[in-house]
Amino acid sequence: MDNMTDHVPAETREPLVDSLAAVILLVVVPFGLLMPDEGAAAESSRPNILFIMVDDLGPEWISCYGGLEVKTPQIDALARGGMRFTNAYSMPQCTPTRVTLLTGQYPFHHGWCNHWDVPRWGAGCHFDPNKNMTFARLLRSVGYVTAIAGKWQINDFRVQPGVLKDHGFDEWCMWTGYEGQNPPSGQRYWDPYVFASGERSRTHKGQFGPDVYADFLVDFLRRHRDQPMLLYFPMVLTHGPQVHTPADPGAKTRLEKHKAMVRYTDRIVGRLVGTLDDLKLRRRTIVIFTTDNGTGKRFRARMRVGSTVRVVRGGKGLLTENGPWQPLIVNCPGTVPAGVVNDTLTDFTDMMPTFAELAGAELPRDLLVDGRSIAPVLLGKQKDGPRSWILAMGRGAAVLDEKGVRPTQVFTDRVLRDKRFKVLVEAGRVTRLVDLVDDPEEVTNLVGSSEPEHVAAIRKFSRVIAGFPKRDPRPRYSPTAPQAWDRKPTARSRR
Ligand SMILES: [Ca+2]
Repeated sequence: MDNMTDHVPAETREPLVDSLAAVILLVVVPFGLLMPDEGAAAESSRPNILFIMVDDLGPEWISCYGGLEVKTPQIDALARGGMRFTNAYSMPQCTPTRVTLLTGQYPFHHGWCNHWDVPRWGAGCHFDPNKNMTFARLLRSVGYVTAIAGKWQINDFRVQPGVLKDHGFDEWCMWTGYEGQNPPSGQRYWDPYVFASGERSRTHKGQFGPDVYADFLVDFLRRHRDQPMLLYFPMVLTHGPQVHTPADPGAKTRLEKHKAMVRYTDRIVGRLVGTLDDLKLRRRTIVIFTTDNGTGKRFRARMRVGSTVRVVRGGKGLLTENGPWQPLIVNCPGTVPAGVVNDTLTDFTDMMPTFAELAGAELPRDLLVDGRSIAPVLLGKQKDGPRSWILAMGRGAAVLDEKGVRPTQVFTDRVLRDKRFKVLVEAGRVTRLVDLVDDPEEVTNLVGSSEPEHVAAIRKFSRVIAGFPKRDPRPRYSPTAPQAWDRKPTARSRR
């Protein structure tokens, strides 16, 4: 298989010449130059960052966002003592969200426009550390000690046992993801199959995975309390399969189990915050709570919105608000203003530049980053962020052909929005405009309206869209060695 990033298809060269030049530079910049400076002194003035990201849970399940089905007192306390955002977007599904978060790039730049479950499907595709930067590497390069716990799914740890180190993590404790031809690896909850730094992957018999991952983070905090720390916690909760938890052993139905899992998520958040309190780290640790995409479609929840109660159906994979609209809560007593509800527009591309600013790290000049730092908002220096639009795209499984993994569409469907209007873009054109303030259910398509504000909204978003590549790229990677479990291209996918 060719290295698919060595050649950039001619049709992608037309738009965004500067950005593409940056992509190409990104591929060739020797990242060794950015490796950690072992001598960097640990400065207590630099905040720790604890980034907690739940799997498959929308704001309709969080009580401080109006969720009425379960109570989430620990998450609510973070919001009360910190800043709660009302206009934050992830991507609609796991892989696009995770790569976007790690790189600060949109899928139309990093190429992971669809889902590709690397440990399960392989085929040489992987999140290649030689061709992608991450926020973890950036922070490690300025002296942060870094950890990750939970779920990754964009590399196969059997094939690349050192890859988390290459991506910037000093220590880890991960569910491996389902590994093709390795059934025990299917377990992330009870009897979890865990890959921890310094160990081989193994089943932790009789244990509950979410406790194993949290135990590791608690231990990491204790051991490194005197150094600036980055902890990335992509939780395995609350993704299916639904299971009972140690706190709700009697949960029987799927819905009861789901609720138990939401409560357990809240409990783990409380446990980590309690550890920060115990270690006297609370006032120098920025805790961020969010989720990677909307809830699975089978679950509905009552949600209070103003004076009304809406029933919100899970929207994982959708481009309606229940797909990418997420809770985002940021807390650090004494540093992040308390009790603030903020409507800043922000999406997951903003996290890398935000972390960089908080940590005092410079973004490499040749690195293409789509997002903008919202650190001044978090620190109470500005009321509103720098963005005038946010974007979400990417769902469904990617296609495998003879050259490797590619997006399912030439120009992946996407939505852009501001604080009022939202557009759906298909094949490069705006096909839908909704007014989220007047029409939160997104029922009425205003394309074709002659109202000046509608015309202006379409014009505004169309100008943004005109700057996007006309063709979405493939993920950037040099293929890993062939494996017995690799998916093969089919007659259909070769087309
Ligand atoms: Ca997910």
